[in-house]
Amino acid sequence: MTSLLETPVPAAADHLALRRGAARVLLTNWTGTSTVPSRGLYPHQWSWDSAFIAIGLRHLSVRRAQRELESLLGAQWADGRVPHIVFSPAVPLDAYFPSPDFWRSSTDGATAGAPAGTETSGIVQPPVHALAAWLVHEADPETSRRRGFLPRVYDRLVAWHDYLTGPRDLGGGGLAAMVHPWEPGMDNSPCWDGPLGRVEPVTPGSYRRADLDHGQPSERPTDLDYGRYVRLAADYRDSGYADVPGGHAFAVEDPCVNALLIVSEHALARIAAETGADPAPHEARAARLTAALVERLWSPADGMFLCRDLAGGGLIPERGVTGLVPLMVPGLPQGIVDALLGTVTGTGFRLGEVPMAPSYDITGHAFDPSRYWRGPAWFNTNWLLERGLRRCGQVREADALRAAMLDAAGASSFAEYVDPFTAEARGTRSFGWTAALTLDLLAATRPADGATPPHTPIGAHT
Ligand code: 9WN
Repeated sequence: MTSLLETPVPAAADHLALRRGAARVLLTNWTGTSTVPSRGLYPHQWSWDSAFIAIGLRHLSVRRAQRELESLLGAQWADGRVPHIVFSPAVPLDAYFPSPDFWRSSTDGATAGAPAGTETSGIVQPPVHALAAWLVHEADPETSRRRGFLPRVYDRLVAWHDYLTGPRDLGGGGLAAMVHPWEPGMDNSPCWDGPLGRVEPVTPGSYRRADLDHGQPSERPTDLDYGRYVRLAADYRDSGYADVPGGHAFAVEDPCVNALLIVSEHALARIAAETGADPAPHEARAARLTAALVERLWSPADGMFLCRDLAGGGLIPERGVTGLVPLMVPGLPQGIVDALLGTVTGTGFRLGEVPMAPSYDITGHAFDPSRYWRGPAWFNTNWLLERGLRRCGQVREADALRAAMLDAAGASSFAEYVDPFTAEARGTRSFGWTAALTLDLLAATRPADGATPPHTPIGAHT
């Protein structure tokens, strides 16, 4: 196979068409206050989607990007959690499952501080938001200052990180834990097979999946997975969404979630400095989280980070792309960085040989090139790896990945995910973060238009 390092960068005319196509997706998916990931499959606002989407929207409209983040943060609970879905009252209940009448946030989440006037889910997703807020600010600092954007979001972002490092430190080791496979955002990753196996699924006829109205069953989680997702969500709801150490059937520490928390904490330090607050506590928290990440999740034998199962104990012996995302984290020991770089291009993930990194080890026993988070390549995780490679000085590799992602995004009509070997489209099309991150990658490769600052991954100077 030809090395992708030899892939030519697409011509400027292709880039223009790609930019137009990506912009069209974001305009079509815009609801007036936020952007849906997909008009059919995901017709509400999702948390980490909105953060990635804001990162791309900033190249189209800084105001809209600000609105995207602020509409999400407007649904924050009083305990600091940012819900993984903010439901649109205009969308019929049966358009997505689980719907607001399942989560019942405004009643069953009232004790935990759910807002009274907005329906949301009760779980969370990875904290990309402070990073997104900083990048949105950086796109046009003057407008950002004039509109008071950062001072408006700062306290909410601090409360969000306080929630993750406080009540969600269920393992007591300083990392944020996730209590449902939907929380780390990689729903049916083989990393969760072990912990999920202990969960009793609800009876199949007790709910109706809406996702299969839009997606191929072979590209989605199985019914057995869904039965367990529903059980965990219902139990959490019935506890009043209480976070109790030792009280969750499923509780895991995930490297991608915690790497994003660290990178976002560094962003919070910059936001603090910009708004006249003290950045030092944020840098200190980022340092503590980085030490905990290494201590609790690094596996020298695997050359990557693994997930930790808090309910069953120990590291989970499954190699998901989540374990490579810490390439983004500043200040890791050089030996770990070198090992991660070896793993990302090694036999399991083969970056440089396949177009984009798969979501799970190609040689792993559960690898499936088409099924959701069990092998297909996703644009958000590859965007994170691209930044990580660039941060580590791997410019040629980062450029090659960026070129491959742009090719795949255009050829797949901005698919949700792609086959990792052929980059053929999988999942839904016109997917929000695929379009948004395409715009972001294009902005970094458009020196000719002069309008966009160069790509400077956060953490590159720290
Ligand atoms: C459940 C919206 C979300 C993404 C997740 C992705 C998928 C939802 C689902 O879609 O999850 O949250 O119904 O499958 O796994 O990462 O945020 O795009």
